[in-house]
Amino acid sequence: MAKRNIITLPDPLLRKTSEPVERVDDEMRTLIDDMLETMYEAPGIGLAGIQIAVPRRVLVMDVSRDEDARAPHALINPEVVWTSDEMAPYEEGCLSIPEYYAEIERPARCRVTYIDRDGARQEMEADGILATCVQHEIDHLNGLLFIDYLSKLKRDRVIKKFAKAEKQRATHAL
Ligand code: GNR
Ligand code: NI
Repeated sequence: MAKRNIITLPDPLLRKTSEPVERVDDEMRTLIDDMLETMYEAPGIGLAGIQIAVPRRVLVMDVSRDEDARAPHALINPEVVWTSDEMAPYEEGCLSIPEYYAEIERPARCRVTYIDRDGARQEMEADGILATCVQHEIDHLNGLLFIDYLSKLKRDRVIKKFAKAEKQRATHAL
């Protein structure tokens, strides 16, 4: 397994729509293993392919709190087929927007169809943090970020801060 580099704002790749996975082969399973290692190392509870610059519709998650009882999920070509009318707030963060957190409301529960790492069709119903996480990850596959749910004022402030930090890094790297 190999840990991969996580891209951050303002990398324009984060706004790209990821392409469906056509075949679940060993190369895809290696990608999934690398994504899980990268997510656990970060540490984070989810990771989408595009966050390691792979624009494919694949995501991994593990919302278990216990390091000794890992519960990794890998979802290929996931589709949200149902969301509850009931909404729930959650304090969200994103590995691609380091050290920024904001409360976001999303449907409290959802059902998602996907292909698993063995190539089998699956369906899951999620609630709590898993529902929040899977919606956050599927947003990444569509080029969406959690800051897109904030007011334009707040969102622009975050984008500007990261753009400025990137400019600083570029200057000092000369
Ligand atoms: O590690 C993560 N924590 C998190 C907390 C609340 C809501 C969503 C998340 S996902 C995030 C990892 C990440 O950026 N996944 O794309
Ligand atoms: Ni994220």
